[in-house]
Amino acid sequence: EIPPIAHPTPEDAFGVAANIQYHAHYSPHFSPSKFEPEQAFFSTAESVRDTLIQRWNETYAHFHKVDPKQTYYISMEYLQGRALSNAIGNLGLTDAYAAALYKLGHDLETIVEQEKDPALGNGGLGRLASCFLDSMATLNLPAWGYGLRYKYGLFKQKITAKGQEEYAEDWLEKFSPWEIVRHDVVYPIRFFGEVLVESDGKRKWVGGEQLQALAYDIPIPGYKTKNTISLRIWEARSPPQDFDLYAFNAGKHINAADLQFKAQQICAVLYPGDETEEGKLLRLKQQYLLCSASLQDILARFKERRSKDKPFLWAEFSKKVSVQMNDTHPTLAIPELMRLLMDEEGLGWDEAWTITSSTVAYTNHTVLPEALEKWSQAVMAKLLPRHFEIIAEIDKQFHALVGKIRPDLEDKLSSLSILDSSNPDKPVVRMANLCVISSHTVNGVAELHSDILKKELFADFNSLWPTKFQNKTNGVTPRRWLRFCSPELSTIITKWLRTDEWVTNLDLLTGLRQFADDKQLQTEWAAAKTANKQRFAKYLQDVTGIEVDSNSLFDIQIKRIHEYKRQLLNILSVIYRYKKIKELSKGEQMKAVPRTVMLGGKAFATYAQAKRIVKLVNDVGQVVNNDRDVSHLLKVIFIPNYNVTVAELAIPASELSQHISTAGMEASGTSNMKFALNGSLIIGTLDGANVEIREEIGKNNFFLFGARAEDVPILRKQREEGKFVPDPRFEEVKDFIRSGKFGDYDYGPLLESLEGNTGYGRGDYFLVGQDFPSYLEAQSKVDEAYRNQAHWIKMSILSTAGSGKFSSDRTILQYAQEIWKIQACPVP
Ligand code: 26V
Repeated sequence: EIPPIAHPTPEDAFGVAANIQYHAHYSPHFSPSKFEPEQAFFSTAESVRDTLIQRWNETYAHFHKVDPKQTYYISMEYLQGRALSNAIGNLGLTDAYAAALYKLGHDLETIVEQEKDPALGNGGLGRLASCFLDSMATLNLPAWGYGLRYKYGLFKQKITAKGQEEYAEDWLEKFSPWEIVRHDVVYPIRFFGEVLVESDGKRKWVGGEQLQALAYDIPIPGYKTKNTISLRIWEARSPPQDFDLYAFNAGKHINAADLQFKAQQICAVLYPGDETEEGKLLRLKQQYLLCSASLQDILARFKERRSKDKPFLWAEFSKKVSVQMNDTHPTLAIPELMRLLMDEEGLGWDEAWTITSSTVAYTNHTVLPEALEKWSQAVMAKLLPRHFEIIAEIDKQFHALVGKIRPDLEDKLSSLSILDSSNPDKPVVRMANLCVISSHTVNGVAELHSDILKKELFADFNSLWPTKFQNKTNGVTPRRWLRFCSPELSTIITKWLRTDEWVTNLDLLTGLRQFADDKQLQTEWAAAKTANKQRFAKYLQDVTGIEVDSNSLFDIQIKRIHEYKRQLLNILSVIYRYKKIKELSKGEQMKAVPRTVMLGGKAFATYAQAKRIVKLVNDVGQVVNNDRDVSHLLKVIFIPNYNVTVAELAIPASELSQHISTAGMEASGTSNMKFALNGSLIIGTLDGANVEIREEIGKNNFFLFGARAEDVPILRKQREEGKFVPDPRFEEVKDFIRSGKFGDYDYGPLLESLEGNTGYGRGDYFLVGQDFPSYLEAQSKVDEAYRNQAHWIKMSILSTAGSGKFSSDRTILQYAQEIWKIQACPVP
């Protein structure tokens, strides 16, 4: 064992400065004479990392000693955002680092901005996983995350005259100071090959391509606790001996490096496009690599902890291990655990099945049919022949079970089964069904969403296993999403609550309610919001060149661009507003509420309709912002390259935020929680977590509009029957776009999606026309409310005060108690 060394605990600025300087000299990544912001960032990060590693080691050793039941969160995506200010904030060292950097001739704010924002996720699902890690660490839970180390994360978005363009985002361009490579944590990974049946009937997967998964650990510090957990991300590589030196020397470089190239491809990009067969295969390889490496690691740790003085019993596995699958992406964890237990550890089917099905749990994050994963049986059988066998056997046993205990469900089996061969040209594996059948618990991410799972998507499964289904309403970490992103508001909250304990006990925010009418609090609150608005306005000016009036109402919609999220509804109403402002007399204009409407988000690179929406927002901005009759009352800004860092600036600056999805389609939403927490009022539909947010903050503080989820199918049907009568204002706006007012780009296909009467994505499937009038009314109420600033600020305070429920600490505690059955294990 390596003897422990005393590490300079950077409790004072001198210690910290010395430590930063130490790294500048002895962890050199740059020429020695340079100590510019970039060098200062890396040295600072490395200095912080020292503390993290020390705590990480202590946490690991403590978990090892106590040997509690532990949860493993498996996710294909994490949207961590920048780590530096979060890490020093959680460690309580922000002031020490700020002072140290000042001594060294830098300021913390500039240094923080040197860091790349690692975007190893697409959106809500990935950011949720990152919030969960923060809460697991803060709550001292014995838990960690597993993910993949993509070389390129989500693309960088640039807006040009053509609309959105995508560029590679190389978060590892220099290197990441936060990851620690674990050269001793390496597992074999196999693809293709065949299944051999040995003389004793045992099955063995052999041949094919053999790669390795190498571990990198990213330490995740809890807030005001020593506990520091790990996000372990895997990288694919070829086994060293497979580099064919002879072939290389013989000049056959390509052949020799073939396997290395194949390995590199696996973790090259987040979400390789799955339009092509190669893309699909690559995605399946990624999923398997994540599952196999993680489970081999989990099994190794289980054995290691058991073998000390006590021999291990497989029957105890699910008392020590819980695995949470973040959506269906890590579903292969199920057949992989079965395979490892049977083929590698020699257990029988029944024992392996009991262990597996009492270990894994599944979270569903969407009911959109096109997002429910289905893999070609042929591809699966070829890439993972042993897993395909196991999946088929699970399906067979499920059929037998239904025949035995619920014969009345037998005619439903065609939709409940895992293997769907109804289309003989393309038989598929339904990953969601595999998850539901194999998991001890299935949960949705907001009450409404979980109800839809129970009543619609998984209704028959629910009748079979009524206790299997749960709700776990999402949450967000109050550290990143209030304490650190809005220090101004945080200071005020702490002052009025006379404690900063709200940072770990967010329900305390209700204490603000009693002061909501207090003029002094209102003044301070308004000043903090204004400061945040000015900061964001400066950012916008820097990146778009557009000057923003900080006194205007800041109205923000930031999220992935998708038809169901209805950015189109937003921009159509903006066009209507523009047209009406132009029709006002000068006198009437005086009474209008000035607004800055901001939209941001990335469209999936091949999602043409979403890209047209991005283009339309930008074109509308061009016209409106350059129209001198209007631009003092309305500005339209597309916020480019929306990511976690941009969110941290935009959300604290927001006064109104839009969460306007077609009811029943947004599983939860999590930015809605961040906005409400930051005192931004919501205009929204009764969808996802909006329902619960409105309950918590009070319906008078929420601008509600639109159809209810239960009415959506009826309205779609009426539409199909030709019974929908559009509002004249809706027709007026579409005609205005058709007139060419916003340029000569072909908006035909976008406008056509709002016409007709049938089909997904046509016949106004997302009910934009249906909800347009009630949306306009809600927007008028917003203007009306904003005219009374004192009242608006009061609503803003009540928004924050009612957001306590939406802490991911609450969510994670519920997962820990009701699904994982794990307990806190604080490092002494
Ligand atoms: C995936 C895809 C894949 C390709 C086709 C279109 C499409 C549409 C949606 C999705 C979503 C995948 C799952 C997901 O990210 N769900 C989000 O999870 C968040 C955390 O629970 C939740 O707040 C969001 O409402 C939900 O959309």
